Amino acid sequence: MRELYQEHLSKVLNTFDKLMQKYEYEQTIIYSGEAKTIYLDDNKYPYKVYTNFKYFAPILNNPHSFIIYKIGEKPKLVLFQKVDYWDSQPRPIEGEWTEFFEISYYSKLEDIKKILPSNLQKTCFLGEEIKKFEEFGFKSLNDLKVINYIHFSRSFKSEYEISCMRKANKIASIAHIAAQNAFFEGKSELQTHLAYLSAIDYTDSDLPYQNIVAFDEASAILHYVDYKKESYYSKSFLLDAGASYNGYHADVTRTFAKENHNEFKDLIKEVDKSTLNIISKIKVGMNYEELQEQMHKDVAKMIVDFKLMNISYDEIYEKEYTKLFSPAGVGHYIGLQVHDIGNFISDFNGSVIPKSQKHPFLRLRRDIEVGNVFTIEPGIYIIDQLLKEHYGNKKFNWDNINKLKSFGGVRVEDSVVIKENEVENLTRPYFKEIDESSHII
Ligand SMILES: [Mn+2]
Repeated sequence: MRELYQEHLSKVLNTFDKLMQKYEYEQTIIYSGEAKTIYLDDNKYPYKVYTNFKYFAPILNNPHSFIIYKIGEKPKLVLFQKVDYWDSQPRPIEGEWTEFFEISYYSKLEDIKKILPSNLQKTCFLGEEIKKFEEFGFKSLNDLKVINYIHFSRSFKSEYEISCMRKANKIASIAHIAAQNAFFEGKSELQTHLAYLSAIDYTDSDLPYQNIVAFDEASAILHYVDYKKESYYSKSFLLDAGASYNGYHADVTRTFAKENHNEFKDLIKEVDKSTLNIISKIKVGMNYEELQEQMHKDVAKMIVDFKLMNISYDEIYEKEYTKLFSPAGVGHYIGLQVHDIGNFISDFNGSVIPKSQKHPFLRLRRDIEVGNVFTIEPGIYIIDQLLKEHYGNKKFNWDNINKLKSFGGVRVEDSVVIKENEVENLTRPYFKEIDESSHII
């Protein structure tokens, strides 16, 4: 891991060297950010490190800290360590990566100006809290050209980043098993969520995104997080839940059904096949939107096979009836952010790719390139709000739609990395075992 990290850091530093030369800077200072205070309160929201700060190193829990990088020099890390008896003291910084930084500490926030270099005329500042740095004399605060350059670079992952995401997927798999067991034991949505956290010693704020733990009809609510506390007999379970390693995320969805619901289990199998089918179509150079089309083709076939409509495959696909059953994007970049940045810029200059007219919810518009990591998450759902304007329309098989409605929907989501001659599935190796031993396949 040390060699991989070293290679990653030199890629990051090389990116900054190039962008600083291009935009005439000598130095970049990145601020880690700070926990925000709730309005008119003295409680704080959980602290989340600024993403471009953790791009350098897995420093995830050190608010008020700085990375100072001058072209060609060893990067400096200035960590804030408050000395007081109110809060627990920051843990000592450790890890193989620390040898690649010159590390120092400061303990008083009023000293910030003193601990930063005095001449900042050729320095670019990056970070969320620009107000307090306005008077410091930086050449720029959050220069958009610089940010675009970094964000474009971030869409090409290093081997280190990929290995972190493999680990995140592995951690998520352990928690998924625990949650799956809780569901089959008849636990409530909330208890199932708690089983997920407990299996990997997570608190809610450790999660990369709030778990979607949805039983039955709730599975059709795409971002459902309103966990019911009572236990009852539930037939189906959609779990969209991740984990993190060194600041890199996993985003995994699986759907399950209890015994005797064979038709719904068959639908889960079809969506699972669709995930693998879409992945099998990936080619370097194609636009990601082609995969969105493939999802709609697969969903059109499911609508025919499960008799949700009374019309032909061609009509379902061409008239876009699939959008009523599968209204979301087929996936997104993933990395330091769950929905990683850079989906809509096509080069280092930040040229913007407009949103798809046909698929406005699609988050990723780029051509597929080596080094990209993204999710593939086809789904099929019964969503009243989308179907209601068609009530009574004979093209739809309302009996079958209503039967399926009580199960909500199905989504199966993996992450993949694009390599020279291969598409590696980062999720499946850890989940294969689950699928084989589970109640569904
Ligand atoms: Mn996702």
